Amino acid sequence: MSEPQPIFLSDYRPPAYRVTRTELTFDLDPHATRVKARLHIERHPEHEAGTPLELDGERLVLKRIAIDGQPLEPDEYQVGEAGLVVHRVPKAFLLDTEVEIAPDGNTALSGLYRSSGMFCTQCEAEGFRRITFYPDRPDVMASFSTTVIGDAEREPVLLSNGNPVERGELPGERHFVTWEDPHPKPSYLFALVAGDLRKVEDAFTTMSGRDVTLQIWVEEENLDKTEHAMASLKRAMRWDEQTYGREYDLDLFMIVAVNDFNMGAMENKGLNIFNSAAVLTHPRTATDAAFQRVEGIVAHEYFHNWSGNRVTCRDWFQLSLKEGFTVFRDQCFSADINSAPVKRIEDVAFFRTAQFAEDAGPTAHPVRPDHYIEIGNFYTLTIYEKGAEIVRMLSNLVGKEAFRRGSDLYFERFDGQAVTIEDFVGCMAEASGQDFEQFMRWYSQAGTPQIDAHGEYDYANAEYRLILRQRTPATPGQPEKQALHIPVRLGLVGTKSGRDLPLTLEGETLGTDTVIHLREEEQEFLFTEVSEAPVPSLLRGFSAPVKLHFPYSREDLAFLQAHDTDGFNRWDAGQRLSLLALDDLIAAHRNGVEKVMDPRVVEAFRVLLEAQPDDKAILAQMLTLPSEAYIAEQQPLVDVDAIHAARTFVRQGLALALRDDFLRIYRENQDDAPYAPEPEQIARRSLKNVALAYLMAIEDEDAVQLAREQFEADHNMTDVRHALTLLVHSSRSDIADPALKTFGETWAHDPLVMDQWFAIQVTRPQPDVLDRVRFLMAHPAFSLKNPNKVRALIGTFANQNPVNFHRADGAGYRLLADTVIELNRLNPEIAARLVTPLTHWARFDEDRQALMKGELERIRAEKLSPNVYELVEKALA
Ligand code: 0A1
Ligand code: ZN
Repeated sequence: MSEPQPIFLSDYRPPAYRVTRTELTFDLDPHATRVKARLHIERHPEHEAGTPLELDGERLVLKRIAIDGQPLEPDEYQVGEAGLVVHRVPKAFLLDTEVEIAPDGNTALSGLYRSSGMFCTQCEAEGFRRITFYPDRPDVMASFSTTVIGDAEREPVLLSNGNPVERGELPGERHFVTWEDPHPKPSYLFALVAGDLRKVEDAFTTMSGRDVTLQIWVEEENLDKTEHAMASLKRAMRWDEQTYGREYDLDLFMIVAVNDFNMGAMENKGLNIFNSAAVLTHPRTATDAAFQRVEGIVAHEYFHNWSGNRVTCRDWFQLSLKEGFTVFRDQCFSADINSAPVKRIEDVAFFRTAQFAEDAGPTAHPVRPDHYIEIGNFYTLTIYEKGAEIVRMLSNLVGKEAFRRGSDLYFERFDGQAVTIEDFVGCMAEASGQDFEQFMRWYSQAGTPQIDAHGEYDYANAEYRLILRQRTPATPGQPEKQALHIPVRLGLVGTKSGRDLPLTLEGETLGTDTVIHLREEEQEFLFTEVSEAPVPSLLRGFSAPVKLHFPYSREDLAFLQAHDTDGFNRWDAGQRLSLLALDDLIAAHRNGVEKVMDPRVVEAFRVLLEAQPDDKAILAQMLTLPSEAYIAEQQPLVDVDAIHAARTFVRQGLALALRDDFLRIYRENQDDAPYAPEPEQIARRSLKNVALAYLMAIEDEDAVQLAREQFEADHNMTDVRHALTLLVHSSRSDIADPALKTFGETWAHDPLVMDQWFAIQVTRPQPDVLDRVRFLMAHPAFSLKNPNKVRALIGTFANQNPVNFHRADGAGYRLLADTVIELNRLNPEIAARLVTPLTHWARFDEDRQALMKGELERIRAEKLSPNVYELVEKALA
């Protein structure tokens, strides 16, 4: 077999044939489903007669093909591995095909497959071609009619996109439902679900007064886990009306929960399909974090109805057009209904850890890539999260009102069309009168820009000179980088007054908080009338997705942590201060020197703990040290053991010095009120649990007792899981082991809780964990065929247990590679995602590099799916 070949953005051509209407009939059978398709096809006027009709198709057994009712002769068409070509077709015609497919054997979970006895589909990006022969590309948009025929007993529920228009009985205990979706859509938004499902129903009246029925379909045992998703959906629908003027456009909106799903969820028109982990919640089974994730994902998929479905992508290179914009929309939604500063801190902490690492590794790619081998590999943090940061910058640059005018223009002008990122940014330019020519480089240039900043205060002239230099490191295929347009929001905080100083720049008065525009490689900004020496607060709110270096002293950082008016930067100052102390300790550990706790860090924490917090959620964030992964991201060469030792040392040092404060905080925030996923309660729980984690860092009897009581109180999953994690990660196996056993037995029937049970165990820092991972892989609740299980056990181990994954003997790497090799055959998308930690080999010492590369080479020697092939090739290039 030849090597998979890349596809280039520059090769984009509009389709030669369009499909205006698609009529499908599914006769469901686990081993042999029959799919009949009638496509209304027209040749595009720009293409000449005689242009062959090319349709995508994979793993389809063609049973019948006819044009305008006339069966084709074998020499009139050709079926290959990737599709079907009909050599000559009329200008406009009806194409009828019938194919057979085997949902039961579909372990890739792309196309039509079976999950826990039900039929379901996943078509983005290129799954529809595993269902029928079709021009499976987003710029072909058709109205759909879908008839689903199933077994009356096994599949009492038959769902597809749009509105149900007909249903009836058929001979042989079969029945059917026909669905009509009037909104033209690309094939990737097609969906079908059939099975023995139950529904929870609600209603929503849109802003223009239309009634919409809302349904969440689940397996019977999950009927009590839908309330939060339904409430979130209604909030999201209202929010999109109020914030973007976007109204829902069908009479029915459905969500279905499935257990086997490659991603979080999918925005199929009118029939969103969700990974059960992204929709089901119950106070006893889901943590606060899970409740918030569900709220965000339900909103995200709903928002796609406009940003993705009504206006879609011309080609997959434009993926961030829908994903970056929709992530930005869901982030703003969550910020509006929870705490905006906390949401920003959480999002940025995640972004700087995971997206920065992606942007610095061998798979770094622009937000709009210019080539790919397998589009399934491009559902990345760069496309999603960095894409969202770009939209956020745009929104800040043009301002709220122009952004709304721009989005109105975009939705109106391009409704029902498949468009490009230029079309989106063009609307923003038109609505604001601004020029985004240089700004567009954010979409084409990969890598994280770095800003080196320094400043000088001139007492005599009361001036502050700020000098900013930008550089973007080379990334694969992009050795040279151009200067970006970087909006830097800032303030100058007076060291005497502790207040934001009024800003005057080039004679212009700008208030106390402003945005300066870095466009050149190096620029100087001279602030005048600066009445006292300031500490600059730079990149407020993380105003651009860059790394900012400024030579802050620890005193500066403690000062900003106490005085910055920007909540985000107050938090960030604390993180920077901790990082400086951690750096020293990492060096001490490596040099075998005795570790000493920086008293300035203890002092900064003491100030935090003793002040009356106005926002407990923020306080919890401020008390949380940078994660091991984020510390690693900052190091030139990652030493996982030194990082773990240093961070543990700081946690213990803080706990010893501030034990009574942590105990007090724990007690003050205990709460027996019935669980509610509300910001106020969540904040209290997170603060209490941060305090407990510090106390458990020194494992004194009181702390162990508190953790044990919290576990046994069994009040809600947030508290139970946290307490159990602390116990399992401690040295107290006398308490942890029975607790784990109880938990495992109590929840053996609930796959989502068992996922948490796996994750808790494989994040243990103790060296015996690898045996535990192997042991759990043989556990009856584990299955390689279920992506959630793979993520919970193997993914969590490889990504969240650095000291054990990077064991010096390479056993962690070997385990991951073994799993990737097995999964490559079963589910290439999941296999490719799993391989990521190995691709970062260049960040580690020589011995580990050799071991990691050795495993990558072992994988490469296999017969690989395009997904895994692309990543491994990049990693070894
Ligand atoms: N569009 C979905 C994400 C998604 C992408 C691919 C999938 O299958 C391979 C599934 C879902 C979203 O952004 O939520
Ligand atoms: Zn999305």
